[in-house]
Amino acid sequence: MPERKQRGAFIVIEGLDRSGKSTQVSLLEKRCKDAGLPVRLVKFPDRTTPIGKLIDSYLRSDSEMDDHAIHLLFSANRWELAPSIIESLNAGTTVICDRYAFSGIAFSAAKNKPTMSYEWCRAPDIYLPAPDITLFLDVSPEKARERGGYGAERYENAEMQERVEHVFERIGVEIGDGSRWFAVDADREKEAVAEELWERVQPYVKGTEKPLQRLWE
Ligand code: Z5A
Ligand code: MG
Repeated sequence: MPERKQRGAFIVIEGLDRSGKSTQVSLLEKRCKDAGLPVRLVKFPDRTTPIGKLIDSYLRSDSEMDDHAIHLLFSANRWELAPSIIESLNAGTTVICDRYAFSGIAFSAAKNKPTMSYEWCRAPDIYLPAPDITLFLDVSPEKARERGGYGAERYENAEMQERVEHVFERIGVEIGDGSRWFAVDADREKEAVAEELWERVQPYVKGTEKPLQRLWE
């Protein structure tokens, strides 16, 4: 029988503000490298592209934008990187992603606008590459405060974060809580969180033969 081709795994880290996403993606990248596994880090929003620069200006409140328009720009920012993500995966590289489409839905649906339903917010990301596993870093508001509190950017306040958390809960259930989506207690020490993430990614991190799925298929 011909050997089935392995591809890299697509691993997404999601979570609220100050849950330690950026810290953990770096630790995970290092562990992959130390284990001799090819790995690439991606972060959304990617503020370096022309679309990303518009998003950056909006998040810093340097510019205003209609809520629908900024939502579509966040999605466009993912679509512009999607071909290169697929290319990396097909080349056997594990892709670790700091926030993804789930943040897009959660932050926009949390605005509670009648014209921005959950379904509307989800639509532009349909058919993006689907993660093999999503690890949701669950941090309590008390711990987030201890870590320097919320920052100065748009959305960085307790009320918004609470609404965002409720949308994330719904997404987790729909994606497959306990199978393709795992909530991880992110109140613990960095090392303890990193250890759990490393264990969770073990079934995927050495590559997979599973065809890459598309979001919400
Ligand atoms: N957004 C959107 O609206 N639509 C979209 O489609 C997307 C995003 C993709 C910018 O995101 C905003 O864009 C965000 C969502 C929205 N708005 N909000 N809120 P961002 O990812 O660029 O934001 P960020 O500032 O990079 O991430 P963050 O959430 O604020 O932080 P984090 O990455 O989760 O945490 P960290 O930087 O790793 O750690 C924060 C601090 O805590 C730092 O000092 C660490 O050393 C410390 N830390 C980390 N872990 C621990 C533990 N375990 N113990 C103690 N201290 C810790
Ligand atoms: Mg971050």
